[in-house]
Amino acid sequence: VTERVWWKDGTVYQIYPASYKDSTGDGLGDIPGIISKIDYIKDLGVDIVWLSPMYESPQYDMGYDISNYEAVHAPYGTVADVEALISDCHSRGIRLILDLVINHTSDQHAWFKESRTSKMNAKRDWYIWRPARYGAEGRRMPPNNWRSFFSGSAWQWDEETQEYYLHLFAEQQPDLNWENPVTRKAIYDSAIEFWLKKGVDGFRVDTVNMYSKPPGLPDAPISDPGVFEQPASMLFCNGPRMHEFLREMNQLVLNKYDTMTVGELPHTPDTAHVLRYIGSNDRQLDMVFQFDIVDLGQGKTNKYQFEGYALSDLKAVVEKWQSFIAGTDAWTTAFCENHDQGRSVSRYASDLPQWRERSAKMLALMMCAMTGTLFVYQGQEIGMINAPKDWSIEDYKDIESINYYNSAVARSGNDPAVRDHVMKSIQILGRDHARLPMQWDATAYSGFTTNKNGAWMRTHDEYKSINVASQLNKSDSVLNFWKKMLSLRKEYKDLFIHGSFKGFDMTNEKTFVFAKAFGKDKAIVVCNFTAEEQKFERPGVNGKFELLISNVEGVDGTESVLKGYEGRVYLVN
Ligand code: TEU
Repeated sequence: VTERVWWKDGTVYQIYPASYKDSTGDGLGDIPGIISKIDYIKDLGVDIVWLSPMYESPQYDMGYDISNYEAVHAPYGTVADVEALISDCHSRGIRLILDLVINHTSDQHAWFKESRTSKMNAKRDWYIWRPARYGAEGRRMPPNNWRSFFSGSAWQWDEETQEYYLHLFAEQQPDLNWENPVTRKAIYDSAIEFWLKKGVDGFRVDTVNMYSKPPGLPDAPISDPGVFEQPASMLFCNGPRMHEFLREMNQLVLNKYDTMTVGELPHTPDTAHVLRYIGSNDRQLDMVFQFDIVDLGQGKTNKYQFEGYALSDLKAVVEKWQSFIAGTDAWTTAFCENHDQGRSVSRYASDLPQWRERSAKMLALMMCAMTGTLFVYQGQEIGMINAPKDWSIEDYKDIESINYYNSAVARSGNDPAVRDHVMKSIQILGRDHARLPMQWDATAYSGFTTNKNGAWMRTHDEYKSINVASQLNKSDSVLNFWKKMLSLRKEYKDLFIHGSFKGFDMTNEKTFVFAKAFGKDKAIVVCNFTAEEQKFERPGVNGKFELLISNVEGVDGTESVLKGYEGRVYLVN
């Protein structure tokens, strides 16, 4: 854990190409737009950029449906633009990792187009085709009862060849057949080596535990057939050959380069199982994302049946994933936003006008004190918040929430109570909240696009009061607090990045108090997750508390009461 490498000490900044900066005026972000912001990115104090998919794609799932791994989505630019971005990052000492989406391709990928032409096609076995089952009265049925993450069956009937193909996500995202070694080799060459040769420094690996399906593709253990979506199915995740496939991916391609890989590892609550993916002596992945924090409050039958959560739940999951690498050769990650999540200020604190800035700073203070590689999502650094609650379903674009909204409302016979509950869940958890255009300034459409009809997605109504330009030169802005915290994280990297974590007063539903320790160095972090003043329990550690930073001006740290949404870091010596 104490080994020093660039991907442990570096902070990662995630960029969503569609929503970062439009340089052509077509209303969609693009690669030259990102390049135009490279000095802003450098000034943030981040070290690595993670670029979400920019590959050629019909965009059913915002680029996570790739039709050519070796080409760039034309409205985003060209391969040469990505090469320019790589060199512009490297010339500033910033590394660039791409998104590796290899559980599935787009149904427009040449491989799938060939595969679906006939059962005898050489690429038929590059995807997962199965004959139909037939019910009692001869009714045609899918090969099993699996449900897609995007609602509906995980199987799509193909009239041409009279078989179904599997798609864990959208029907336009057919799953690749990883059982076929020829397919795996093509993936390694086209999706991975093609970009490593151009100098990318690694990958964020999409759905990294879904490639190995359970043999025989058995029915899911759905207890209640009336439940439209089985709980995010553990059935798809962590199949029997997963570790074998990842070892092969390292041996055949990744190990030839100095790369970093961070895996998206959903639905794996067992820490011992997670450790099997990230032990550095058995190289599969360098680290993974765990989703317990961002999954808080999601419904048991479906994400968009929000059930709420308690602060003690959040504290427990933070402690679990901060502590599980202790004494191992593994590494962990720290994040509370990405392109699939609602905004953290809105979800975990308060986005009310009087609290949103202080909330954003408190969350910055908490995240920058976390062990592991820290990930910051575009807009988090300026305290962007969820879309206003008066947006209608028509203002949303994401296939995941729209499909669920339509299926849940239809299944309920248009019950207004169901519609309202799903809409409320989308207002908190919707993936679109992370995909509103980045808010650069107070000019039209938040300075994201010059298109007079606006951007591909509605701009936040608050962009005039939440934007980069208004914060750059304001010493107490969210942006400058993030920059300060990122520099403190580096200054105290042993404590913050590599230190051990210990929670205190964990059942307290108002405050979060934890200690970080490294050798004899110790720091205490205290956060008030309420708008009311709260006393906090000073942990029983011996030594003098010296205030390092608070997100509230004029605090000297001797106060035994925290103000609303106040966070403090103390050094103990
Ligand atoms: O997400 C994988 C995944 O499991 C998602 O269903 C995720 O759990 C859910 O969206 C959280 O609400 C990855 C990408 O991050 C996502 O954007 C893609 O839609 C998905 O894979 C398919 O590639």
